[in-house]
Amino acid sequence: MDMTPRSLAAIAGATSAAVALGTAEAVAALVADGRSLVVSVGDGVVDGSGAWLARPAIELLGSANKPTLLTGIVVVSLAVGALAGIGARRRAWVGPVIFAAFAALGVLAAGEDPLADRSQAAVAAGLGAVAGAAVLWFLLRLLSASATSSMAATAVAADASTGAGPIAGTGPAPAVLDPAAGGANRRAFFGWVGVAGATAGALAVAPRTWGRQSTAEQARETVVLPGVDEPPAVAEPEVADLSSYITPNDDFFRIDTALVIPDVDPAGWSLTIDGMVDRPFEIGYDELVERSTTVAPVTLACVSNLVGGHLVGNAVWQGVPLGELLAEAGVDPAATQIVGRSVDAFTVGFPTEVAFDGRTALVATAMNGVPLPRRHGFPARLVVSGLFGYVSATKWLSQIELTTWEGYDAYWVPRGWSKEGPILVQSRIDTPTTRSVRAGTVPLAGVAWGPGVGISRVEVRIDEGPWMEAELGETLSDDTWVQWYLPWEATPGQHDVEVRATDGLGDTQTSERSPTAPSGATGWHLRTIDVFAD
Ligand SMILES: Nc1nc2c(c(=O)[nH]1)N[C@H]1C(S)=C(S)[C@@H](COP(=O)(O)O)O[C@H]1N2
Ligand SMILES: [Mo]
Repeated sequence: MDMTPRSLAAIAGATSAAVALGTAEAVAALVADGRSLVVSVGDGVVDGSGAWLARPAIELLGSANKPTLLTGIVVVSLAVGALAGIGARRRAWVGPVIFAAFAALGVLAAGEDPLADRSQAAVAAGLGAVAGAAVLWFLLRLLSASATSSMAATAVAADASTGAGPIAGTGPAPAVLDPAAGGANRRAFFGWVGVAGATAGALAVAPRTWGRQSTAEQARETVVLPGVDEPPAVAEPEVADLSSYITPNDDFFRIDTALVIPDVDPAGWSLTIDGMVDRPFEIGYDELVERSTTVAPVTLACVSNLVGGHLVGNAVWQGVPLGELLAEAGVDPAATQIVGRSVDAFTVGFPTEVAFDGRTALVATAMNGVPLPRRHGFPARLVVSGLFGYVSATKWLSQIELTTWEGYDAYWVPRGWSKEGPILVQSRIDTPTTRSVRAGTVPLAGVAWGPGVGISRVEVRIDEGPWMEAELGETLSDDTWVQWYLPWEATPGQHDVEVRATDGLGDTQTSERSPTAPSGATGWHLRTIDVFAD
């Protein structure tokens, strides 16, 4: 394959950038803090992207977008490395300067990242930059040697045909004046590119994979929860593919801005309760667990959930009532807002009265009978009935600060979401799961939930016909969703199935469709089903 010197220099540059990233990753993984610079930069992108990206990102960042963002950062880094390679071909100083600038960017991002340590990041970024610049210098030297020798080879050939003398001033004397030497050097170049690339990959992956086990996971396995009465099992409609009343932890949706799940060692962790309180205090993990004797099933919903979506789940939470902890601190009557802050500086904000109006509001340490899974907030999180997660459910909780309603806007508020986030009455059709079904009795079933007041009625209609009341499953409290079920005598043809719920206060779900931003999607879930004859 014939490649221009430019593209070879670009390859050298991209390879060097890979070495720089790999070195920084390895150093980061091996030092105590272990925070990846790529992740810090990614978090910077997430937090800094503001309203223009945040709205679509809140949903996407929950799942597929996280690897995409991290991959994107790596790809951009390699592309910048390629440009550095091209630039450094003519002006050698370009390489070190670009690598230094890149390292500075990483350190800046780490400085903004509450989970990173700036000086450790500086060491990782600095060593990465030095390694990258050195590899670039080495690869470009190989290239110039190869260019010189092939030029010399051409000169020798020209010499032979024209009989003219050797051309002077073509640079340092080539090692071998052999027409094949250029190819040999090029092979050496690609050999070294391969070695450097493989080393970069190994550096990036190996220390993380084999280096350290999650301290949070190790600690989690030794936690002994206080004995509590298990909530009784509820009778559930026996319909295949209907969501179970309690969502198993492994199936529970995950939404947060964290690119890497915070790895919190509970031994070094405490929850601070401060701000507008008389007696600010800290409570450690062991005491919090010991006092986690309140058990409450609560349905948690995300404001980004589309009508019919799955960013909602129901779990049995175990923890300490928020009001109890706040009473110990003595809340200033002027403190109208509770701000829940996480170890990664995410914040929620909700009215103080929520902690005292009798609803379920917990600092939770356990979920469905086990210590909080890491992805759901280990060591502790907030769970508040009736409020969307983005205003209430801080995971990896580190601080509860009392302030005024006007005094602070939590994470998603300046990013275009409403300051108050009550859950809206919603209902979802789970079954049939397929678009087409066989005529006959078809079980229609799903779940419905309201803002802490329960659901009094779920109705279904076919092709805008009369509303038919569905049968409701049992619930443990008004804080949870309810399963609904209605057998449908499906006749051949295409049919529209719609569902609507009425909450415990008698308010029926609105048919008006609104998007998720700024206060949550509304409208009835509609499924179009093709019914085919036997
Ligand atoms: N630390 C932290 N806590 C967070 C978030 C976050 O981004 N960071 N997202 C919130 C949002 S928007 C929702 S919907 C819930 C989701 O909780 P889950 O992932 O346990 O389902 O977590 C909340 N708590
Ligand atoms: Mo959310």
